[in-house]
Amino acid sequence: MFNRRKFVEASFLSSLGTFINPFKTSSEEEFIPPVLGKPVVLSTWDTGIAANKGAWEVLGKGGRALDAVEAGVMVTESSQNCCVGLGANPDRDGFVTLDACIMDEFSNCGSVAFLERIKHPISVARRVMEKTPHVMLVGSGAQQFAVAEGFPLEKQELSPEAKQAYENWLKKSEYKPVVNIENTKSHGPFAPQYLENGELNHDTIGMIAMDAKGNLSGSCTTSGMGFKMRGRLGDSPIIGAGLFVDNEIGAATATGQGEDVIRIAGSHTVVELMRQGLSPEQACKKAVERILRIKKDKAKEIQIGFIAIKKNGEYGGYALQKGFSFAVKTGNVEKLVQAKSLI
Ligand code: SD4
Repeated sequence: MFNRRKFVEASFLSSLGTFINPFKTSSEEEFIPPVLGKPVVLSTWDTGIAANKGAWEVLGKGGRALDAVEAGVMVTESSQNCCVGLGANPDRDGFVTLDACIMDEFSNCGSVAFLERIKHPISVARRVMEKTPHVMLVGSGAQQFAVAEGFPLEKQELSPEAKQAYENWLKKSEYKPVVNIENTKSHGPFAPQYLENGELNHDTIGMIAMDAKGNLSGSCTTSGMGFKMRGRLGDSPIIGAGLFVDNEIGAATATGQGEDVIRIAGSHTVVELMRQGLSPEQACKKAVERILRIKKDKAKEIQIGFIAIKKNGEYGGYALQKGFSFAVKTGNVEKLVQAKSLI
């Protein structure tokens, strides 16, 4: 039977959730969640610094989080020095295929996957959200829709760096994702265009933001894992896996080995854990722990990172392994945070 006293107590405790953490174990160090207020934007990896600046063009003027997360990741999609968009590593047949999704404060969402020859998949995902009765369009259908919406069809050719990377890869033709390949800094101070083994060093950006009105949105865009099988999708275009927003609770996005993020419906899991009272960092950590439990000793072969913002302005991130960074920007803070990790 419904017990009113218990209900009142539970509500009181959950309203104190930020300060009293019922999930804290004795082995966990004391955690003081960073609260930055709003607006705030977070994005994955060090390329997130430039992307956040793009988002800030919108957020800083009191604009909507949705517009900010689109504008922000478009910076990365167009960057010559980063390979999220058409300059990225191809699949194992030599074609660049792009995935992206976007979600707003009303739980509207749109996604494109296995999209070729379109420079800004994130904007096509937004059109899917706003102009169709659907959430996902893939492959030639997504491309047909993009062209009908006026997006130019770019040439089907690899960037010089990607061509070189693909030629190197073909020598062994071995699908072996590199942990932290996205972290330009971990591969040298000057962000090399591609690594000694021939792989380009970036493929994904996930971004989440809260605007001055306190509304949340998120975006995620990627070329997926380099030299993947043709037609392979990761978590990035999948709402609930690569990205999830619940405007009452918070927003989360993921990066790393997409197959393992999908297995636990990663970003949705993080948001649900925040709903239960965990801070963003604790929620990201718990989600990563689930992946570690599943992968066991194979966990060392992969990287997974989550970032999250809670409705009260707290933010955080957590990774499976060392080397995952995320970029944070507010009115007076702009920094790259090295995420804590399980391994
Ligand atoms: C994928 N999650 O396609 C993406 C890859 C990624 O940084 O995040 N790389 O599985």
